[in-house]
Amino acid sequence: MKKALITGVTGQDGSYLAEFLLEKGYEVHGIKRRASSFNTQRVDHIYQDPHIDNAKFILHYGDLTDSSNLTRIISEVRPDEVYNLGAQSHVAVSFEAPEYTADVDAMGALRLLEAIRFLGLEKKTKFYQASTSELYGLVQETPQTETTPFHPRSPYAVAKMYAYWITVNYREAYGMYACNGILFNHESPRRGETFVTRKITRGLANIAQGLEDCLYMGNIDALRDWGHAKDYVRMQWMMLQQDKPDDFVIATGKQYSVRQFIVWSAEHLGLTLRFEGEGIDETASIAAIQGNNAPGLEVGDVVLRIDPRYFRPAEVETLLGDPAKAKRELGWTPEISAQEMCAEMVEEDLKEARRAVVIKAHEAGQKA
Ligand code: NDP
Ligand code: GDR
Repeated sequence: MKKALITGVTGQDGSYLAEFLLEKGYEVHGIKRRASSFNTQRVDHIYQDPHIDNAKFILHYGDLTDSSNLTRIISEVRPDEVYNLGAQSHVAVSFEAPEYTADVDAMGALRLLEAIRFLGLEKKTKFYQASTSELYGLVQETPQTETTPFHPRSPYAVAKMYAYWITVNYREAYGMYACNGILFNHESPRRGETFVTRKITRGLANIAQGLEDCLYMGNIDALRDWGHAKDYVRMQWMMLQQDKPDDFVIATGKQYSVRQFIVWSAEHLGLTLRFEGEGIDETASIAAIQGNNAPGLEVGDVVLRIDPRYFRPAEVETLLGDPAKAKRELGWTPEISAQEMCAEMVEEDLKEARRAVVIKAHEAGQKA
């Protein structure tokens, strides 16, 4: 039975990858951070009691900033595959906490690679690094491929650039099976609430249920190539099953604006939005309801405003990936379109909002 170790197992991708590998018959080990409250919501449904014999899903406390911890876990587990998905993964937050982001996202990858080498596992343990389309930043060519030059635009992207190259370096220097998946944005109902897609689907679902009045957004004209996380974790595993290690772009090859994603979400909820003014106007209201079936909303109500606090000191305006190499060499194609994914996310957030409405009504009843 193969053993895998996943850093970032409590995150969006980590949870889907753990499910995927368990279905493939792996023994899956995950590293979770110590927190003052539970942080395992995304993997609770696959949790196994560690007291039972032959548990196949095992969580270890750890942190990418702690090399002795990582070395101990790798030495105990002796994994066949390590998936380094752990990261301070929010681009805007990386401007607020640049040093921490570098420690986790850049040095974290080095600590893992060095632990594998130090323990003499460099010929046994395959390594996957969660690289990113943010490396392209200020894009030099469109669409972006494995050979497009990098120009990172945030402390997050600069840290990830170090992780990219140290992965290549350990492959070249020590013959390690180490790969970079250069993944473009991928989303799901498990996406963190502060990333743009989830912020939109959750915010508009809450507005449609009368729980919130207005959604505050940044640059809604940014263009992204959005896929579904489920499709992308399959590819992470496929990359480690080849004869030779290599780096791959994972993308859909289709691009949409944040504005378009807002429109899809609104349409799915039966809200019609009217955008007022072209481009970005930092003070004007951007969207208003024209006709709707949402409780508490009047025609003309402003439901979306632009708030400068969500603009970044340096923005990545446009990303579009070319997944031809992944298709050609690994036979991978994404199965879920951005619009289908948006509908799934809205549906899940609507269920959540309806639950919140029921709880609110119940609490109000108790008080009365
Ligand atoms: P998430 O933000 O959902 O998950 C990040 C995970 O990393 C969480 O489990 C988090 O733990 C963990 N983590 C954060 N800091 C540390 C630390 N110091 N030590 C150990 N673990 C830590 O990210 P995604 O699942 O969306 O992304 C997975 C990886 O892929 C990340 O590296 C991201 O940068 C990269 N990536 C993501 C893309 C995307 O569109 N989703 C695209 C390209 C790359 P906790 O739950 O406790 O916060
Ligand atoms: P990104 O994702 O920065 O591409 O990084 P995010 O969803 O945060 O932003 C996408 C685009 O939307 C614009 N935007 C907003 N973004 C957020 N978060 N909140 C807003 O209110 C808002 N308004 C507009 C952003 O400016 C940006 O242009 C994600 C992360 O998962 C990274 O870890 C990963 O490496 C890359 O995708 C690929």
